[in-house]
Amino acid sequence: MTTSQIDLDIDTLCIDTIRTLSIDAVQKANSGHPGAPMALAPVAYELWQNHLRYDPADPTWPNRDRFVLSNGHASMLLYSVLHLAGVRKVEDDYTLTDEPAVSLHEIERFRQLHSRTPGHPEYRWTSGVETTTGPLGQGIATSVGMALASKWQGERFGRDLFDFDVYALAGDGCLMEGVSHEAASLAGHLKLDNLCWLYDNNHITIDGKTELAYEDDVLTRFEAYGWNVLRVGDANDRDLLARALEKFKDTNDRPTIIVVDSHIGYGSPNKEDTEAAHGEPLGPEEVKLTKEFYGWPEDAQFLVPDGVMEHFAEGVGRRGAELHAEWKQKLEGSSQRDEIAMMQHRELPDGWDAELPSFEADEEKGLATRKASNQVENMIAERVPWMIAGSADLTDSTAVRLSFDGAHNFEPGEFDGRQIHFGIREHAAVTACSGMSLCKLRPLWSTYLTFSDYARPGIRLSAIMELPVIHLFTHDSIGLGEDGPTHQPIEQLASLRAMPHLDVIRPADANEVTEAWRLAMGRTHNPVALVLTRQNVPVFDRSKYASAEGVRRGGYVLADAEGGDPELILIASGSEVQLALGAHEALAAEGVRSRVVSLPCWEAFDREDADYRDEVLPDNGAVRVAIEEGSTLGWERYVGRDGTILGMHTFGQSAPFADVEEEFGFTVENVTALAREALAKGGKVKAGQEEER
Ligand SMILES: Cc1ncc(C[n+]2csc(CCOP(=O)(O)OP(=O)(O)O)c2C)c(N)n1
Ligand SMILES: [Mg+2]
Repeated sequence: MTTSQIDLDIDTLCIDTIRTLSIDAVQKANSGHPGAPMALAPVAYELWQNHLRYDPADPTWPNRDRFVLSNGHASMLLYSVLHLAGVRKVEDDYTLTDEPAVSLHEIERFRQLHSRTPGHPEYRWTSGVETTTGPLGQGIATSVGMALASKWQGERFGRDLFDFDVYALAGDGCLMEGVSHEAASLAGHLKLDNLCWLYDNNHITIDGKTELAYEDDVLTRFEAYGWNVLRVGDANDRDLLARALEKFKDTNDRPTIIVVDSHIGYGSPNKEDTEAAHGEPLGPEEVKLTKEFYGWPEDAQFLVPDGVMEHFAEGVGRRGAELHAEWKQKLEGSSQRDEIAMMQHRELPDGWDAELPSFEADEEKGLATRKASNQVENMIAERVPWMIAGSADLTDSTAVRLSFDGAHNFEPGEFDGRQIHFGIREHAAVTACSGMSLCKLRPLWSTYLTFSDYARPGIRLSAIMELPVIHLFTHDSIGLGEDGPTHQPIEQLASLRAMPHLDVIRPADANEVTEAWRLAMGRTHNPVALVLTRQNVPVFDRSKYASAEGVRRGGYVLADAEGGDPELILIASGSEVQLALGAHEALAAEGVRSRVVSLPCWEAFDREDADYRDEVLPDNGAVRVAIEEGSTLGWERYVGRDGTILGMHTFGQSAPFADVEEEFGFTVENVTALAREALAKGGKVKAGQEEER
């Protein structure tokens, strides 16, 4: 099909190609969302073709402007643009290929098994997708972290190398979600003038008109956050869009939101401006009528008219190639070239772990694992310059403060800072960390373990995207004492362990903390949750017990039976390992042969081969008892059906630490008694409050 057969100017032809590809893909899949791509095609086109600094030949160019499709249900908009702009596929090992990231064939396979065009955009799966989106609000929140990373990298490596802008397209859903409120507030505070949100103000969501549930004055809301607020009254008015985008680029003291009025399902005679255009195919008849409205051949399917891809190549393609080539030259002249390459490949500098602390035994007073962690974190962060530490207003309680020279706060005018105060915004903190990680920084953020629930959607996305974010949680059990049940985590460990791709690491003492950090930093393509105590725990005497290096394998024999195979195996994590050791010693005095297994990281242990796992937890008929101050869910995997689990079956209690421990049976005496009973019965006994359930 030649351009001349369709009587449209080249810009409209490109825009309508985006629209019709989206319509056809959704129709063929019989599933998906045609309405937003139809409405927003001019916005995406104007941005990509005339503004975005992006080289389709290398979608990993570190200084590319980022485009985030926060309304991920409009994925066909992104896939169409990636196809038409000729974005190339990149292999997992960062090798560039000449293959398209999204071929026409893949567009025809929209939403099919293993296609590069899944229902919602997936980072790492489809080249050119900057972040996984679909859970509304997450994309725009993540874009704040990207903008922050651009600022940091600009300070560290020079603004001639890093000054990328971040654009995010979002719908009513994204702006209704709480996470966007936190993220917008944070971005306003940080004055991230390289951040531009484009809000698709179409007054429609799934249930119908937004007035059913939403009457926010969005403009005033964003003005109050300190944003630059611009309006474009018609998504089809590319001149106005261009002016607004220029205005964004000229704004040097705050982020920008462009409120774009659009018509969902634009061009569909019977579905435009209705929720019917949101989440289902238009239907064959309506597709024809819509194509007729566009002046498109009504029977053509997946049509990319001649000249469309060439036009993109002349626009975003040429501009991006030139800018990228200039950038490469500048990089050649940079003394930080190697550091940038290392950061980009998620490698760690040589010697990053050369001086990790080892802690003297201290079985009396002990040391809180959060405190030990702070020492290790500082050692590492000093040697990994692109590691950034933040907290949701619990910097010292969670012990994540960086204290070496130069580790000042990240704030406007101090964008080279290493310490971020996210404020009491867990949703924004975790998503900002994903955004930073997507731009190859190594972020960590912290809160109390209970409040990980506030961050769960963001943790989940970091896990789906396999981003090496460190989620650091302290106050990790009822052992936090007086703050009571609201603050005492119960089900959080089990729920985090249920998440694929996430290592949950709960070290038992200071030396396990050092090893936990080593394990965490080595996970360069996965997030971890580091789970630490508020209260002191003994620093075990490693001349008596096994080396903490066993943490690297997830679990290890810390103390073993003397004089033969163990008849009892006590398994614990974190602060409860001391109880297992106490029981082990008490029982040894009674002639019972027991083994203590410290199991700080189930995931790492499960990755070990069967031989090692059998060595640590032999199937020799020994009675097994697990001890952990949390939900018992999942411990059956290690103690078996006949094992005993001392865990939590209710929420906790507000009382001094020792009283809480006593109340729920987490004492050496009780663990010893339970073990004795289990031995006597040859297996399972009811532990703790199990009867009360
Ligand atoms: C967190 C979350 N909640 C609910 C959904 C389900 N959902 C997908 S799209 C949508 C409506 C979105 O409305 P809007 O952002 O205005 O998009 P439009 O219909 O205008 O394209 C909903 C509720 C989701 N994807 N994520
Ligand atoms: Mg809407």
